[in-house]
Parts: sequence; structure tokens; C-alpha cells
Amino acid sequence: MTTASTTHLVLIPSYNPGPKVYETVRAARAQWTPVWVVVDGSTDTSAEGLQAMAAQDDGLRVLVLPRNGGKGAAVLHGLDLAAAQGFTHVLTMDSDGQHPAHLIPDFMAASARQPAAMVLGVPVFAADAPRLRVNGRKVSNGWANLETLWAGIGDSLFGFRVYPVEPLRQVMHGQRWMRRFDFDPEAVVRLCWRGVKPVNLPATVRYFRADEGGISHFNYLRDNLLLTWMHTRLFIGFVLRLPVLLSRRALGRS
Ligand SMILES: Nc1nc2c(ncn2[C@@H]2O[C@H](COP(=O)(O)OP(=O)(O)O)[C@@H](O)[C@H]2O)c(=O)[nH]1
Ligand SMILES: [Mg+2]
Repeated sequence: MTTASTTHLVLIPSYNPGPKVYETVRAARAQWTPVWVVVDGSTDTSAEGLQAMAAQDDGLRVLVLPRNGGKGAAVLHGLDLAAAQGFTHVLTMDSDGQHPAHLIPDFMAASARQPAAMVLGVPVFAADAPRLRVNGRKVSNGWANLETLWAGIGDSLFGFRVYPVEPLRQVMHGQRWMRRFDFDPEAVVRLCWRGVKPVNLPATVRYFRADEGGISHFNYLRDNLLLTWMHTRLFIGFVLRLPVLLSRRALGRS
């Protein structure tokens, strides 16, 4: 049994995740206390299933949102409650079993060593990962690195990360975007702009076939359009901040 952290929390946003969600939550609970799941207007039976698990487990809390608001909106809901309860850091992970729960203690320890930083998972893909997704990542990573003048973002999209709560809340409450799949990349870029340094750690990622319970809500057309618009607004923000970013970089070198 793990001792309960009062500063670091595991936060799992979840939308119609399929049966993998139960083993995912169990795997997270085996590594950490507390774990919170935000059920984001799911229409499968996972809200009831997870609430039944939480009824037997003090270290698990299930927050249920009535309507689907998107991954970023669900994370923000959890962040606000976490802040109200005095948590300073959250580790976000996916609800569908793709992320390595066994690495939670290592990521939390890295965050405890450098509390002002964000700890980013850098995906280590197996050979069966879809080429289209692996290559799409390179495009998003190229943009994110340009937008931050190569501040050290190892991966812009991977959602297995530890964030400092306050700067992330400020970034998200400051604007209406970042509520869906545009959450992960925009969070790292905007946090970099605020001076939150990335710490990169490798993390294995798994892709399950449909017959193994693999489910993705990523829609190539809809979400690539969303990500294109996201990098457009980040690029505009980058151009406006260029003098600040360049002078910060010059100061860092001298
Ligand atoms: N709260 C919430 N979480 C979502 C939503 N869509 C995706 N997620 C979360 O984001 C993770 C990644 O989404 P997924 O559909 O698996 O995309 P992929 O892994 O990139 O193919 C999921 O495992 C969920 O935890 C959503 O609409 N609401
Ligand atoms: Mg997934």
C-alpha cells in the first residue's frame, strides 16, 4: 500500500474509455495515492463502474461531469479541485491503458526534486505504433520547439506528465482554448513561455488493437484541424514574444 501524498496527485481524464479503464486505474492505484478520475460525460457504464471501485477504496476519487467537455476541460476541472485541497502538482495520464503506470513513482520523484519544472514523458514506441501518428508527432514537435526557441520540449503531445498546478491553472483560465486535444501541446508551449522548464523522461507507450480493447477518440480530420489552429495561434504568440524569448536566451548563455 502506498502512503498518501498531500502534494502530488494522479489525475486521469476519461471519456468512453472501454474496459481498459479498470486495469488502468488499478495499475495507477498500485503505484500512488491519491488517484482521481474525471469521467467526462461518458455514455458507457464506466462512471458507475469507477464509482463502485471508489466506494471500496479511500485512495480513489471519481468526479463525474454530466456533459463531455474534452480532455483539457476535464483536466482543468480536476486541477481546480486539487488546488482547493492544497495539491501543488498533478500527474496526468490517459485512461485507456496506453501509459506506463509503473513509472508514476519515478515521475513524481523527478517532480519533487525540481518542483518548479514540468516532467514530460517522451514516448518510446513499439514497432506496432501507427506510422501516421508517429510522423504526425514529429510535425507537432517541430512547431513546439520553434515556438519555444528549442527550450527543451522532448515531446509536445504525450499526456503522461507532471505539471505544477498553479502555472497551468493560470495559463488555462487565461483563455478559452486548450479544452480538447489541443490541451497537451499548448500546455507545454505556454508553460515554457512562463519559464517553467521541461524535464524529459522516457516512457513506453502501447497501442492496443481493437480486439485487445484499444479505443481512440482521436479523429484525424477534426483533431488535425484543431492542432493546426492551435499551432497558428501559438506561432502568433511566439512572434509577439520573440524579443523576450531571445533576450532570455541571451541572458541564459551569458
Ligand atoms: N476527459 C476527456 N478525456 C478524453 C477525451 N478524449 C480523450 N480523452 C483522454 O485522453 C486520452 C487520449 O485520448 P485517446 O482517445 O486515447 O487518443 P489517442 O491515445 O491519442 O489515440 C484518453 O485515454 C482519455 O484519457 C474527452 O473528450 N474527455
Ligand atoms: Mg489513447
